[in-house]
Amino acid sequence: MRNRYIFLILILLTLFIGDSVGQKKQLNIFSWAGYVSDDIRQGFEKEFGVTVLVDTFASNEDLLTKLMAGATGYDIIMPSDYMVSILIKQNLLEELNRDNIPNFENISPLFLGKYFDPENQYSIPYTFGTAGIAYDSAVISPAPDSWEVLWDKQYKNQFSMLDDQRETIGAALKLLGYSLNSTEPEEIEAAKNKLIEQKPLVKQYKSEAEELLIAGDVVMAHCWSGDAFRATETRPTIRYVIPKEGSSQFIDAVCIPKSAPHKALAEQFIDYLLRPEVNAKITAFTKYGTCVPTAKAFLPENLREHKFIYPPKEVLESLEWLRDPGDFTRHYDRAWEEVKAK
Ligand code: SPD
Repeated sequence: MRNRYIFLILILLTLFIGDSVGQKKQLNIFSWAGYVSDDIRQGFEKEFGVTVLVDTFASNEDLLTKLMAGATGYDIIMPSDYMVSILIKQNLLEELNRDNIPNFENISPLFLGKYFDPENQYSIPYTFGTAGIAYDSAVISPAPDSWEVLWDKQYKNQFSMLDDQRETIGAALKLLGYSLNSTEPEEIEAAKNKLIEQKPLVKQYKSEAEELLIAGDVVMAHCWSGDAFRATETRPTIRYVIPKEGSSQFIDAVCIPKSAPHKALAEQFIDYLLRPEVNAKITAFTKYGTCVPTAKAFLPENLREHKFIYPPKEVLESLEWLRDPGDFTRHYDRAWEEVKAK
């Protein structure tokens, strides 16, 4: 009889535990590669008793295509500046309820009220950075200072370009002396032809350029600042330069898509990211800048004011934000398709 009771209790316990596990909420994140570290993910899982899954995209356009195609499982997405404006226009973002995000006040005003979401109704900043050229100073000397180096035949098959239409067309536009946000068809045509001319020299189009630099597959890469910084940890001879013709600067944001299954949990996650000690982990892992000034107290000295993160004033002045070109986007889409198809 006693054994029967023990058996019954064991079955009930199994059912209870099984059921709780089955009901564990899952937060689904769609972000850039190398953006959400295991300790941030696990810290949230432990404290909130949930599971966090991270899926990655390689460009803002990939993210848009997936959302427009009806992807509905994501609770958190991380678009960049101009893509935030596009997603707002497409009615794909959920308005944030600030009452649920008290740590919003930790964000520096320097990163709020930007053109893409003037009242920060839909986005909070995650990181900021620039695009430029990462190169191995042990191989490439003197240091390059122009986008022109990415058209130099001596580096054939030794460098990569970002697999990102706005950034890569942008690099060609800058080299030609045009704006990153050109809406002149002849300028886009010229940038396209420049990229087609470059294509036989390019080893690979890849947004995760740090992987190629670390593996030694390339000695130079069109690259984002934090990814270049990450590559220096394995290859200390890697340097990063923002070409003299100018480049892009960006803020990558955190947003909740309209279709998010777990909105309340998503806001809890955003609030968690804005805790100074957690936000410091974002910079420590991604090597991009923090938008929470009090996070700096939790960062090692070399990450507080590093020149990869904080370019000098004269360089900052040469940077442009990518913007939504509206209907003109189709010219960028077509040019990029042609470059990739060649
Ligand atoms: N590995 C993380 C890369 C994040 C890059 N942000 C892209 C900005 C595009 N304009």
